Amino acid sequence: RPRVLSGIQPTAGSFHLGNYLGAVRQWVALQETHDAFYMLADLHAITVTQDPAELRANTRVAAAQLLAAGLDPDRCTLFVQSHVSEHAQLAWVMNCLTGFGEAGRMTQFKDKSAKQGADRTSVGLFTYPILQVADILLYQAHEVPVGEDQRQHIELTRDLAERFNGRYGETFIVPEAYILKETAKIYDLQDPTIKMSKSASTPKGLVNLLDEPRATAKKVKSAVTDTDTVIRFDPETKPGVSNLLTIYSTLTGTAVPELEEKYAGKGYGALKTDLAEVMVEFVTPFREQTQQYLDDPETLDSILAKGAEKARTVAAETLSQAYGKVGFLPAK
Ligand code: AQP
Repeated sequence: RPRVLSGIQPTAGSFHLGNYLGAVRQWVALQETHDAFYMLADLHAITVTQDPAELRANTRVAAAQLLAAGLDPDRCTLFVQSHVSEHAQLAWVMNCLTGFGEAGRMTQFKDKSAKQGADRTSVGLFTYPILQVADILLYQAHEVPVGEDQRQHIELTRDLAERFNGRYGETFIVPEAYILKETAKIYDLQDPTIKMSKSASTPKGLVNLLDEPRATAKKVKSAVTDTDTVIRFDPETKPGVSNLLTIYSTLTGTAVPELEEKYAGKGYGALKTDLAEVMVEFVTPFREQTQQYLDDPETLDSILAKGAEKARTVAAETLSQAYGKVGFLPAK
């Protein structure tokens, strides 16, 4: 079976709809066909300041949401990044292989550091993509299921894998990004020209899966569309309507042209009312199941402990090969 690796930060408490449609939904499907490794990226989370108690609690909330979304610990390996020390260890090697200018060209870093200001930006945020390189290469992943915003980081991963292999001999699989065109980028409901994001979206533009379902329905109903009245998929001229159609289509498994037909001659109000209903039907059981997993933290922790054990076996093997290639004297 080909292997996949992906991760999500356990920071916000709730995942948002972009996280789910852009990434987590694909993770659930891929566990059937791939040897799948999914991690809660807590090392990545501390690149910006976190409250320790909240981070700990949110890591369980994130794990519970992944299980509620359909990850099955018997079909995939679900683990916490900090439980596998090899991530930080391989990241150091990768740091030493990366050019300073090369790291400085990462657009996500440029955007985030520009917003925060240089003095409040950690070196960890700068090297974040390189830790991500280590995350992926440790598992010899063939594919990395992510949203469009991660494409540049996967390119860096490929470059560094090739550089390492070229310099020290064949060691790492050079992975491919796995990005589904339809859901690569879910947009903010209030500003459909920017991606839905926990840091850039306003509360009205961001759909958090664990929010009160009625609040979510309200957000969908007040989503920004356009002054036209036709329900047509056209991201260039109708980004708001197109975003709603993408969400609707993915959650119900109905093709977009079918939806266009269904709503021919109807107004935006009808589309929004129905999509609000679809959203409520999706988030209601999702919230309940998440809560059920959270009510039993011992089971949750034991799933994560087993996942870490499986992950460590693979990661330790890769790290030991990489250390050997670099020229580190093996510890006796
Ligand atoms: N709007 C989105 N559309 C499609 N995919 C998305 N992802 C995030 N936003 C969208 C994908 O979700 C996965 C987890 O990403 P993350 O751990 O970076 O999650 P996050 O930090 O909660 O994502 P945000 O909201 O994008 O964070 P900020 O605001 O900090 O930048 C990834 O595969 C990502 O592509």
